[in-house]
Amino acid sequence: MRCPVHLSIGQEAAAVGVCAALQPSDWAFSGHRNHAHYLAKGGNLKAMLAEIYGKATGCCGGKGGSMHLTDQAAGFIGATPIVGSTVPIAVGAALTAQREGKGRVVVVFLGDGAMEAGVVHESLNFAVLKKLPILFACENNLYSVYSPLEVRQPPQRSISDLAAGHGVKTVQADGNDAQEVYGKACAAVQDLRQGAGPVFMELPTYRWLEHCGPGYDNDIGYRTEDEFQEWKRRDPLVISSRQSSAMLGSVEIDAIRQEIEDAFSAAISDPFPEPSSAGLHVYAPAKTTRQEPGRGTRELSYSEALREAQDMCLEKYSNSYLMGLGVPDPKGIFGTTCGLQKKYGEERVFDIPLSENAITGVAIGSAVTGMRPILTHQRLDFALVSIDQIVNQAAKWHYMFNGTMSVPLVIRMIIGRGWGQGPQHSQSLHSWFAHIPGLKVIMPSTPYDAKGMLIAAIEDDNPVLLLEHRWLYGIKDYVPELFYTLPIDKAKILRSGSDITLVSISYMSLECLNAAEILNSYNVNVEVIDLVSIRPIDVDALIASVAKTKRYLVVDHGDPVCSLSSEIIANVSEHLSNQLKTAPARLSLPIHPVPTSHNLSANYYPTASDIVKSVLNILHISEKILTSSSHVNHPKDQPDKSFNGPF
Ligand SMILES: Cc1ncc(C[n+]2csc(CCOP(=O)(O)OP(=O)(O)O)c2C)c(N)n1
Ligand SMILES: [Mg+2]
Repeated sequence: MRCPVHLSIGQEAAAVGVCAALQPSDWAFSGHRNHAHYLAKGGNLKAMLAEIYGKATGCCGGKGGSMHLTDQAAGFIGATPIVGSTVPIAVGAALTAQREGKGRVVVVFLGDGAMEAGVVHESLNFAVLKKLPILFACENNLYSVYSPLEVRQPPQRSISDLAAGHGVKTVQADGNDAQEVYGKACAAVQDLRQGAGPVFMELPTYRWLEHCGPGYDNDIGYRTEDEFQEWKRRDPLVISSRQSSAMLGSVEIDAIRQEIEDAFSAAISDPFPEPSSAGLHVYAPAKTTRQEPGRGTRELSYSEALREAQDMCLEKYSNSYLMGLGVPDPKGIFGTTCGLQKKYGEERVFDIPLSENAITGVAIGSAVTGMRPILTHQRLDFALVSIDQIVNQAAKWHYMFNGTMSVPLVIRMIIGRGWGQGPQHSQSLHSWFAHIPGLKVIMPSTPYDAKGMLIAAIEDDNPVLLLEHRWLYGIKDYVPELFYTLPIDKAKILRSGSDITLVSISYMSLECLNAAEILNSYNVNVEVIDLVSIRPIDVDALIASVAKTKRYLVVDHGDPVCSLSSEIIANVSEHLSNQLKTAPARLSLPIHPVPTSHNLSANYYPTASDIVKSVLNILHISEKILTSSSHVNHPKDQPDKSFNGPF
């Protein structure tokens, strides 16, 4: 077994007692120490062992290993080992269960250590707020690896007290007594099915073996032999064997042993997955190619186009819903969500607690169980507190569970700029997100693209991050009234030219078009390519354009280090190394954070006039630069005079 294995030996009663109270159609989630939960919920033993041996027949085809188990047929949806991180995902599944209205309940197993994670508290709050049918089963084995509870938590407060602060109903049961756990779990599950809201069970227990692996490790000195022996007297099997109803005969025990031995033999002899299959299931299959509809004669702003896309999807897909801070506010995320709550109700369009990390997990959990959430962030910077959920969870569920589940989730993030928003309200971190396989990152620059691409993103079965530059919101365009989708992986040639390619993204595409206009008066014929999507990046379109013009300048509103501009230059260099007439060039942000004072930030963002200067430089044209264009003269910290903050 060549992967970390966290055994549950000594802790079996909690898993057995809780899962015996469930139906196969109920859903269970767990963390790193998950085997007991998987088996107790009815998970396939052979598939589990094969997974731990890294075999093709494993429940994740070898992509997950011991810490990522799934058996959806048995209702064991998933286990993941970032401590606390699966808890909001289970809460999201409980949201699905509540919406289904079929009485299904969800259980999530967690440890005492997980109760110290902020995301677990955010999750408890949300579960109580929405009265979700979820049981939090906390196995308190007194340790987080080698750290005892007393170095991590104040003595006067118990684990249950921590949960009770959220107003959740708490229940204590002897975690080593399967019958007692079962009885109390049955009562809890009955309450959950009747819609009484979540229950938190604290289950004190103890593990016999080392934190991870099959060894005995008391000798290294983090817990005493006395404590160990005291608990050992109360081993779950010892307690069960005293309860006659739980006794098995030797025939049954032999049959169990045989089943285990057969499963081990099969796991050992089963084939490994082919190394060539390692790249499968990074993304759920793409939807069919779309046709671009004509633009018609109706004008919409970028923000109105986004609103219309969401409106149409909420109408069309009853499993879609929209949530985020301020979604139902009178200002409705700068107009992009106005009126939607009134139209679709509070169940489908709602505000959230200030808990972006857990809420992202909720979105993921609801997505893997059949819903299509749209989550909004008024600033990209705020989404950073949910990086764990985005990177470790949303991006990975399809892959690590070998394509058995997908995450149809859209996360909207707004990139701020200007009007004194400064270092924590205007970061353009698109390159960060584009670094993660499993995520799609799209950044349309026109209202027409915004509507069609947002609808496509909502229909996509993958997590799609839509990064909306705040300065695009007022831009107007002809936008068809019909429901249409546009490809979310194809760059656009915004203007054809032959002398140089400007490679741009999002708001920079506007600056590039303005620059192209100005450069025309110098007889410079510019091609502008708007990448539109940066993961996947349309390398073919990029290469085709640069192969034609043989010169290029990348214009990006991100930091240049390990960035989108680096990526573009790397791609072009790999494909066209000897065919260029001039060296690669880029215009991006200075290598310091965004300052707040508009005077300090006056030269921060590349503008049309910077682009013009760079192009003339590249082409060795030394004429005086024309600055009379209105594009060049607009206020530096406002997209136009009408923009008067604060956002
Ligand atoms: C966020 C995070 N931090 C650290 C770790 C490393 N780690 C793995 S298990 C564990 C202990 C968790 O303790 P607890 O929740 O009580 O579960 P137990 O192992 O006792 O069952 C730690 C710190 C991790 N997986 N995730
Ligand atoms: Mg523990």
